[in-house]
Amino acid sequence: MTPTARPVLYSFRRCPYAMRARLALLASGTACDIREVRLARKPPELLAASAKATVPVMVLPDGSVIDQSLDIMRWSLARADPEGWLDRDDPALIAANDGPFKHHLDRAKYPDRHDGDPAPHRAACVALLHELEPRLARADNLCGTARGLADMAILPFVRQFAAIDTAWFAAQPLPGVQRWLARHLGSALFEGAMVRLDPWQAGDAPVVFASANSTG
Ligand SMILES: N[C@@H](CCC(=O)N[C@@H](CS)C(=O)NCC(=O)O)C(=O)O
Repeated sequence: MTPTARPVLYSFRRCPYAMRARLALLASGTACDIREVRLARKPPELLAASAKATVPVMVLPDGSVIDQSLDIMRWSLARADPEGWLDRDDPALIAANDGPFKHHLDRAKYPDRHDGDPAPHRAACVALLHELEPRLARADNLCGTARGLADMAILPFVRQFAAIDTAWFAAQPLPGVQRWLARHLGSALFEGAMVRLDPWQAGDAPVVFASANSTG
């Protein structure tokens, strides 16, 4: 693999895993070259870097590869963490999101690919989101006043759930989650993470993904 000055991130704009990686990269001020991937036509460079070929994948300048979104978050925040996101981590909460919540989310969103009836899976997602309500009644974020790793690891999945039917979601008795979601979706950080890019192919000029105060 050709070494590059910046890490290379294979990403897909709408993928919640890639989204959380991008959020942490921006928060840490880690600049990278971003390569937007079409999941239906993954570039050979991505397949060469990571045989499991999911996004996000980060290739570091020394050629090492990080192919789990949470690991990309933790790696970038270990480099620099100006907002103290690592102080607001909650591995158990993130595991509940990545496990049961994601399981039901997939079945609520894509009923045709699963058992066909989204209703019980929507209800299961709502029940899991209810468990966040006491935290969000006490404070603006999941682990206290300020946003942190737990918020940003979970938010993209809750966004995806809410987007299945925004009117229906708005009618659910989840005031804390709804407030939390709306506030973060309207943030400059989230806007920065959702930049629209053309799919990458070899030979394209690098596209730098960075916050205004990124260091590289
Ligand atoms: N555990 C991985 C999961 C990543 C993942 O499943 N990403 C999806 C897109 S949202 C993917 O790349 N799927 C492969 C495909 O659709 O071919 C992570 O946290 O990075």
